[in-house]
Amino acid sequence: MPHASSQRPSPGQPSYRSSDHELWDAVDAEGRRQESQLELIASENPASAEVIAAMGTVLTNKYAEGYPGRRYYGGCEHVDRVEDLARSRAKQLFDAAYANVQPHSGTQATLGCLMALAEPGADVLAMSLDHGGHLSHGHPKNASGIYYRFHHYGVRRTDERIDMDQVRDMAKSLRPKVIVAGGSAYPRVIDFAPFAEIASEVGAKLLVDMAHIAGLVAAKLHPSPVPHADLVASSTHKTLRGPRGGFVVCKGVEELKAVNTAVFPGGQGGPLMHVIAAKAIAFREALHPSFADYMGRVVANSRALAEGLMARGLRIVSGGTDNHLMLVDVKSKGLTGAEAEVALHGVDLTCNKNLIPFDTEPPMRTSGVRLGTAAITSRGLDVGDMALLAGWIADVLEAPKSEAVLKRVRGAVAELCQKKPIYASAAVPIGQAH
Ligand code: DSN
Repeated sequence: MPHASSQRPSPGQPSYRSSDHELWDAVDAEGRRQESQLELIASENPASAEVIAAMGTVLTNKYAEGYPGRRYYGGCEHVDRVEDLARSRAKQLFDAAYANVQPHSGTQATLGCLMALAEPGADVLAMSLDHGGHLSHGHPKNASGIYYRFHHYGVRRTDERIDMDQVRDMAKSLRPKVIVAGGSAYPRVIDFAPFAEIASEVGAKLLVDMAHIAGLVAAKLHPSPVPHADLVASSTHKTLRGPRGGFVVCKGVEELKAVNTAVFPGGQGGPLMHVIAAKAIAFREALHPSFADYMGRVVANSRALAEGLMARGLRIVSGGTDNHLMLVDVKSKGLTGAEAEVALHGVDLTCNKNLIPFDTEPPMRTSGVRLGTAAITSRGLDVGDMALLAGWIADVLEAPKSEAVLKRVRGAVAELCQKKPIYASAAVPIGQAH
């Protein structure tokens, strides 16, 4: 795995000879781990070499509080160009009038949007965490839940899809300042139009957190929230396959002004210009036609994996998936999510335990695991590989203590990882192809 050094000669970029073996040993070990395990965590994705290179540049040295053309520091003429490129590419990618690319993470983006749309103490309506929401949507220990009064809607018991009747009823009785749509573990298409209708009926603002589906939205494989929402918050590193970070897009100048103030100076100081450069590169990569092709393969792989697991008797929440992720109810195999996560990790399949709707287990045990196909598709796995993967997962979950099964699956995973490496794969470094 490359360390963060640019392949192209670049004036002003220092070369180095490291003496910090202790540190680089850990970095190298993580590189080997990523190459030798299949990454099924739905929120992870290997960024291109060019995205990674941007984060190792001298841009990290620059303070640039403020926004392009209006900074609190001198010497910002070049980082202004970087941020302008990132903003204009984000706007083009999501067909949005305005963008703020400074949030350090998706959570910071969401918090910035909340601050822009409502005073502390206001009522906010969002999807509950155990039904697929996110901790920045009102978890009592997150700033969102500390500073706002959150109320939560969920999915129906019958089909595990968002209960829009409940959203409407709660909105009418609570008259929230903000309604939040989106989350981190919802496997189905979210229809933003009825959310906007309800928000307008009750005089609320609509905030969409599209962090998980940003890549699908960019590729037009999921309806865009931009025409419907007052503000759209996102991270850059999930399906969008950029650097770890966040951004906001919107259609209204008043909302932009409010969110700009909320992000800086509201919640952050100096922007991470090296990361903003990497975001600009990732947005450019996502504008390339090959990105839509990649996202199509992510969704096809997700469907194939869910079907393969269901064929082996595993219950998939809501009966399948429309996007890059699925929730597997491992209680159907007599396991908790925590046990399933450990068993799968033992054969180099990395995933996370996850609450499922109406879960009876606590968050550290759970009844489910969340699986995603963005990262494995980036390293070139295809629908044929999904059939194998579904079989391996089912084998392990049916016999998590069988050394023979674990050894066989571990060997098969290792062989596939060697055949389809991350950074030798033509599927990833699309940034260098154009
Ligand atoms: N923690 C992320 C996820 O795994 O979905 C969301 O921020």
